Amino acid sequence: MRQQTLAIIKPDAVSRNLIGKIVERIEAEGIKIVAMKMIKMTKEQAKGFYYVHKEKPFYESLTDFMSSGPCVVMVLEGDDVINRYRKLMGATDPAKAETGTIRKEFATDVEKNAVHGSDSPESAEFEIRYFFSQLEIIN
Ligand code: IDP
Ligand code: MG
Repeated sequence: MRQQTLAIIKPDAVSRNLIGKIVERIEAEGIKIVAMKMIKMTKEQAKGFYYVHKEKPFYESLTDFMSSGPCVVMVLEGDDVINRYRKLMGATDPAKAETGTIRKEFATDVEKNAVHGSDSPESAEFEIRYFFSQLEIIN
């Protein structure tokens, strides 16, 4: 089933010049990039994006991190892309991520973990709309 998901290259990975390497991993998987831009979120924008985590102990620190520097946001498209991209990212904690995953290879820490990917069709829809207008997505 053709699906879309929202991917982010987080500020830790952008600052370490890993944009190209991460994009290469996505494309090598046969996943299509149908929208892409660089942004720098304000603290309020990061809080809105991670609203589902507002009760978590890491919410303040996470939203400080996500607004600390530029991110690359992308819409990815393909069959079962939500799960396929989650698999390619690896576990949230890079120490627990499988060999060959983006987080195993590039992330340093459970918070500064290089990439984001939507976890369900509902969150993908919210997250894509959070960053992209219909005009910015190729169809
Ligand atoms: P996910 O990114 O793998 O979907 P979530 O549980 O949705 O993981 O958490 C969102 C983000 O919050 C993570 O990617 C990571 O940056 C951060 N995070 C998650 N758990 C922790 C934690 O225990 N400590 C610090 N930051 C965390
Ligand atoms: Mg998540």
